Amino acid sequence: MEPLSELRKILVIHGPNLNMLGKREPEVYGNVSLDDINAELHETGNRLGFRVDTFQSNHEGAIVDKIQEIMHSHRGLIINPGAYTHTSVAIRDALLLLNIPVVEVHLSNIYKREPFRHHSMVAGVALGQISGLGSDGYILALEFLARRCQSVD
Ligand code: CA2
Repeated sequence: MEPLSELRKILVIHGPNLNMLGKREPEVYGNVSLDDINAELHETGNRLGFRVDTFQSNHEGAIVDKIQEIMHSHRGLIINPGAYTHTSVAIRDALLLLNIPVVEVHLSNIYKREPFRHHSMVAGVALGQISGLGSDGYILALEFLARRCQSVD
């Protein structure tokens, strides 16, 4: 039998500028910091029997590298690609390499915002998307992935 850590890992990727959460634009993104979000993800993962790894980068290539790195190690991916959501063919192509469920999360409701945010390059290759539920969106995505992984174990 594979060790638990090999079997039950979920990665959360936060894209560019999300390291600034809680420091600017609270009216759009809320008061919660990225550290707070990650702490709640780790706690929820523990409760559900999953190890949650978190990663933030402001660099498109670093995000692509990270996606490639977890191809064989993780059971699910939650990704908020930040502004790369709307532009990155490279992140979309990297996600296509994965055969694990991917959930796209946005803190704000991208469909209520400027028209350039209405299109996601990632949505067509993700299993689903949560948009506009603030930091709760990450926790809901994690609960969904944990449930889904359990049903295929
Ligand atoms: O709503 C989301 O989660 C977004 O992915 C956030 C991105 C934005 O470009 C997407 O359209 C929607 C921007 C993240 C910027 O985060 C900041 C946080 C605090 C202060 C300034 C920016």
